[in-house]
Amino acid sequence: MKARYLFPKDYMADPSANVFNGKLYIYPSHDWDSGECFDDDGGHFQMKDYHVLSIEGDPMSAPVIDHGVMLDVKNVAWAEKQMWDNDVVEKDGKYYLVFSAKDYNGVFHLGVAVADKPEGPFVANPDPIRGSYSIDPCVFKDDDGKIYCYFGGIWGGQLQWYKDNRMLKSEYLPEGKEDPLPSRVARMTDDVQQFAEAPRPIVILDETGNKLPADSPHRFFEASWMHKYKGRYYFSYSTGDSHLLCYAVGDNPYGPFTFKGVILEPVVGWTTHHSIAEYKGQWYLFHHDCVPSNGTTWLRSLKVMPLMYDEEGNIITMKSE
Ligand code: FUB
Repeated sequence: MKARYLFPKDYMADPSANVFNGKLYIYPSHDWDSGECFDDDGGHFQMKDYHVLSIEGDPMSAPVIDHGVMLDVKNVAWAEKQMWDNDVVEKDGKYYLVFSAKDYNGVFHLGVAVADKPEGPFVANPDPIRGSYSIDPCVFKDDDGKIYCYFGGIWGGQLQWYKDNRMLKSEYLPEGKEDPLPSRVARMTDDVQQFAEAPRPIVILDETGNKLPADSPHRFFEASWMHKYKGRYYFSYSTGDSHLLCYAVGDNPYGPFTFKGVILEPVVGWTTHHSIAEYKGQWYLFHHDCVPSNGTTWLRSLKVMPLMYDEEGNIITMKSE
């Protein structure tokens, strides 16, 4: 399907789209060419700030406003570098940015920053969320007002260093028919400052009720996203080294979720990462690729295209063109 490049002026990735006060806000990572070489731990992703974009009107054609820098790593006391994916949730008129970055020991954590407006500026807490680790937070507000944080990513995202929410002495990546490393979910405290509970694993089952194995091309890798469609919970994610966006459906925010299919075929570039949002009665898939940078993995460009469901609520598989 024909997608729209949202912001050709600059390289941005990992778009988290949210509707606040009738406008669509997009919270991306901000790519740049730091000169670091490509490695399997994502050392080439040296992002140091976040911008916020907004759209009022048809996302396929309306002007995209850049509200400028909403948070810079130099204003986050605990974080040294690599401001990766983030997401924003609103509660009682305040906006909470949850973001991933590396601390001064090279360990990823999730932090919170707060603003009075969706476009910021955001003021970061001095410390990361207690007990947080890894990357790629998605903050989802359910219809009852409860807020859940989904997170995790393997390889450079460091999830293979954790088991039962504790850091291991050495990393462990499951193989073959072993259970894969799961994404995590934790409900947030009412003030959206901390986890209200220990993070739980997200279990993805196949149609026969068995867990997808570690060697499945559809297993979770990174880029968790949660949206609700017709009362059901759609957990979507990137499969990393098999380069797909997939989804699984469940009946509550914790799962288990049953694997349903592929949302997006591989894009140009190593990573694929997305968000799904409804705006003015139409669903959209926000994503990125590396076509404008001629395939340079660390210089990604934001895209959007409509997302469709069939009558059973299955998402129609797409290719981004
Ligand atoms: O942008 C850095 C990392 O690349 C993200 O955290 C991953 O999801 C991948 O898109």
